[in-house]
Amino acid sequence: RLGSLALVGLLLASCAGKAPVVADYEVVPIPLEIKTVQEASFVMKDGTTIYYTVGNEKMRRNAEFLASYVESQTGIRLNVKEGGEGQKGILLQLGLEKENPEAYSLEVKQGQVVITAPTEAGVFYGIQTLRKSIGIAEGGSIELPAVSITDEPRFGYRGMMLDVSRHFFSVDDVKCYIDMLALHNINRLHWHLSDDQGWRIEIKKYPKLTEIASQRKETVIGRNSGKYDGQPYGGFYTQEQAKEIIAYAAERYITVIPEIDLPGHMQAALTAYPELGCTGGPYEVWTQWGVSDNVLCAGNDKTIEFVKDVLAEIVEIFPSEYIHVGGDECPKTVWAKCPKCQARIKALGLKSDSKHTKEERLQSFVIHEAEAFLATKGRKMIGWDETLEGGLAPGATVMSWRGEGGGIEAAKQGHDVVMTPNTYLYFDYYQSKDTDTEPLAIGGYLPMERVYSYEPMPKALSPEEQKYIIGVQANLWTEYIPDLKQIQYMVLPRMAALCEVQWSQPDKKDYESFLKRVSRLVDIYQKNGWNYATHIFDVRL
Ligand code: TNX
Repeated sequence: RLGSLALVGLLLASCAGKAPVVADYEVVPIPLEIKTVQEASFVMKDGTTIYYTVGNEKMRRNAEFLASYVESQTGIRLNVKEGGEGQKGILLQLGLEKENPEAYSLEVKQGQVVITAPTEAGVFYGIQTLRKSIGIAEGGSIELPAVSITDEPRFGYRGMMLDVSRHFFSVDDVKCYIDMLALHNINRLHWHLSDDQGWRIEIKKYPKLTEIASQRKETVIGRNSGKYDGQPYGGFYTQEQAKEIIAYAAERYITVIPEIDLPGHMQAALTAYPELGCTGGPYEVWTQWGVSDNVLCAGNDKTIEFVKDVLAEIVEIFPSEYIHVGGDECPKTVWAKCPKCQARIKALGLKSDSKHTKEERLQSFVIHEAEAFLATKGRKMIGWDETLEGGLAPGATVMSWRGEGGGIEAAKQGHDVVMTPNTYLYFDYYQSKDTDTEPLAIGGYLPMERVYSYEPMPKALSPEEQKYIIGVQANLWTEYIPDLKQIQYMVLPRMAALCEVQWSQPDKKDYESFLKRVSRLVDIYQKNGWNYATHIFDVRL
């Protein structure tokens, strides 16, 4: 009986039009403070207007972003207008007094939704929270219960790396990656542009880098199996295309940090310019994964000139404060046998000690040259934790990837650190133990719960030293990631776990609550047509 009554109720409701979808504020990353203030709500429907600060182009763009997010998630069409003082509608405005430039407040009350922030970037994060609160819906209107949200990020540097050397991704693919970062409040794209298997950025002074070093003979299939499909593989970005990507990212408050990996991981470049290697070659753009012994010759003046020339063009293309110069995995076997390298070691008076070999000191010399050059251009150098070996360059920032050890040491020496330990944040690793049913990956095991559990402030550091931990980043190496679909599968939804580590306060974190919230975010992935791995919800530590 009750059942049939309920059915009649349902039928009546559907005849009268669908009940409005009610938004909640169950979002990722979890905000600092959510207060339910009063019994009121705001109804968003076709024709609701978003008002933005008069004459402010970035705020206009923010308003357009919100309108397009809402339309793609719900079909509701919002208007965008200048002004807004005293108006009913959605108001985007500056003027929140907060020290953190990325802070925002989101107020929903009778007749108004108001997002206020100290900067346009803060407004953008308020918009992200609003769109996630709405989720996906059909039915023509959405009811937003009254609320007062105050929020700001824990870390100023919130990064994701993308390796475009091992596999190449089109400008549109990279833009999609940027859209994915934006949804997760990530504000740095670390773009790994060169490696043994391909050079990907146009450098006008060295045209063979794109003519020759961007192409490899065969595409590697399988895990270092030595099987090739015999097809040529390659690609690169022109400087104009790179600028287009930088601008696209900047509109979404994301800074693109380029990486030119040196002096190791340079076999592709050596193929184009063999005189930059110790043996003179010939070399070939590498067709296997791993760490090549063929590195830049540190004893050759032309090498230093090459590094400076390349960086000179890179700083012209990329406005970022940081330029990444790699520094990882540089085998010293060739240098140990190279007369020029040994002569330079002698000339510079480099000595080995209990901690460092002469060759490590030589690597340090190359990195110092790069850092000094970048300093003349007003830029800061960032490098992988191997840059600690042989002595860190004075103003250098360290990206700690081999666990947290390098980061801890750098912070103790007073250098800024971005934590990106492979033990928690390598998204090329398997997300489930059942590797037979997973697409081929490089190895490892990194379920989402482990990503979520990461705490970037090492207890080994004093509160003073902890100030040097400026941020957190996850890395996507693409040896086994041939296309955008596979990129999405590997990063979604682990990126959601990452963003809560980067943004939210540790005392707010709770994996059970996160799992509920992330499933709503997954609805947005689906609506956007992004691939993702949902089975990893069930993978528990
Ligand atoms: C180590 S992390 C590398 C990369 C590989 C990656 C695979 C780092 C600085 N170097 O060259 O692609 O492992 O997980």
